[in-house]
Amino acid sequence: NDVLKYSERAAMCTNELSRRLFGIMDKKKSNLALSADVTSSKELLQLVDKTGPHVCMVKTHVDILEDFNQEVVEKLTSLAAKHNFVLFEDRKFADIGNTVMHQYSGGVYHISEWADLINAHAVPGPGVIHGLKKIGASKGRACLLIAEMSSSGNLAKGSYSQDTVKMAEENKDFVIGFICVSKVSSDPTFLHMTPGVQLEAGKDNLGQQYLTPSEVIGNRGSDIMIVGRGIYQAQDPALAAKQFQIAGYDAYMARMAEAM
Ligand code: UP6
Repeated sequence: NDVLKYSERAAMCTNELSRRLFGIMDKKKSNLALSADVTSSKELLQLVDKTGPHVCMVKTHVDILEDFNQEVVEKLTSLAAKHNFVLFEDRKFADIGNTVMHQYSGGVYHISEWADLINAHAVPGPGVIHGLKKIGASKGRACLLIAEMSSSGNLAKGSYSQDTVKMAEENKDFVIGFICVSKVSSDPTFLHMTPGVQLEAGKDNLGQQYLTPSEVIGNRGSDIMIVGRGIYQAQDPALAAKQFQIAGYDAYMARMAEAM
């Protein structure tokens, strides 16, 4: 899939959401996802509105908001329509099917009502996907499996990662790709999304490890780079988002040119 354009991959997808996401990436020339990890809803909405033109997706952790309310997700949904991006709640479901059904649809956040995309750890086995699918599939939602992680010393490697890919292949009606730090599947309809991205490689003091856009998109062949602090802690988040957008898109174009 190194030689396939986003538009060509969109046409190959049977899942509505992956088709839409590849379409947005093509139209907006962006493989950038903002990880909007701020803790006040006002700050969240301002950040998303400013950076919205540059991103194909916004990833949230709604459970870190100090002042979560239903209005926040209504406004997020409007911003998603205004700027044309996909909303991804990074909930990392990791329990038995029956429990994740409740966590996904109920509680305080009602995630299935507003998030286009969610993710899950594969550690519980396929039941976690089946539970989430029961709630999400009929609403046109989709899920990523966490095949690898960016943090140092993590256990998602080797046969665990390979088995996660198999689980995704067996649930292609709901699973549209992976959180990963390398290309784990050659199926061009799967999306690879990589967190741990900054303009310079490095790490934080809690195990996070950073790679650059050209390494992630260019060398490792991931599809979407997920950037948090590199954008929202910048002096000018909109400008930083634009820089990441350009760096990521240039790396995609260079990878395609090389593969031709
Ligand atoms: N994230 C990772 N690594 C993973 C999976 N998820 O960093 O393996 C998430 C974090 C955070 C974002 O929960 O929301 O991606 C990365 O943020 P940062 O760019 O500020 O490090």
